[in-house]
Amino acid sequence: MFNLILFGPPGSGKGTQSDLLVSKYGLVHLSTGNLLRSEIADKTPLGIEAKNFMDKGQLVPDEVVIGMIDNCLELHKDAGGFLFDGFPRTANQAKALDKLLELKRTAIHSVLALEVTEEELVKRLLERGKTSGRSDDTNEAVIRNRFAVYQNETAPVAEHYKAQHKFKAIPGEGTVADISAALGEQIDKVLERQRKEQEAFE
Ligand code: B4P
Repeated sequence: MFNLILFGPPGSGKGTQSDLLVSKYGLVHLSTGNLLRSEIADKTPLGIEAKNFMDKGQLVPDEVVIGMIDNCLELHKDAGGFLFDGFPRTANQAKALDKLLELKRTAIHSVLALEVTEEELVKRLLERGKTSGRSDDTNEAVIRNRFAVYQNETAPVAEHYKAQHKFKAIPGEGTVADISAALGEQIDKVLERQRKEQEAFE
């Protein structure tokens, strides 16, 4: 199994790159942002609760997103691997994910972090807001709040994976194709290492 986390601030290209990587590596894409937006579109009680947080640029409570991920892992029992996009976003979410994967006798194998300057992020999100209809992308104050939340609550998650020697930063500015190639190069290295370890074990 191969489990990857795509990490980075709002608008760094996690969703964009995930779409390319899941087809290349045959992974199941788990985006908490997409899952929450689908609950909002269906007007479920979970979606109505989540919208209040997302519209303000705040994180949805941990127990809600952890429950969603748990359900998805159960739904895809036979998957060859997962790409976690936008999850975990807090230290509690990271600890919960370790436990959920341990129960399934697997783990996170690689965390790739897209690095993009704040000015570029604001530009991208305001641009996306013109067409996406996403209420969290149209107001610059909400976007700035999302960055503050990222710095305070999400950036420390990197330490969790650095301590496990699984974390690698990748430049997130440039063409989508070039960034995808850089991510692919790193994934191939990890897969090659996994293959050698497996061979040595057999
Ligand atoms: P998410 O849906 O995860 O999205 P995001 O961080 O806004 O964007 P992403 O990094 O995926 O950027 P994208 O590829 O789209 O989160 C939304 C909200 O959901 C959060 O604020 C929070 O409230 C809630 N939420 C989600 N997960 C949660 C969790 N685990 N816990 C609690 N709350 C949670 O790219 C952005 C734009 O840039 C696009 O328009 C794209 O076309 C453009 N772009 C991409 N790559 C580019 C490049 N190389 N050059 C130029 N433009 C590029």
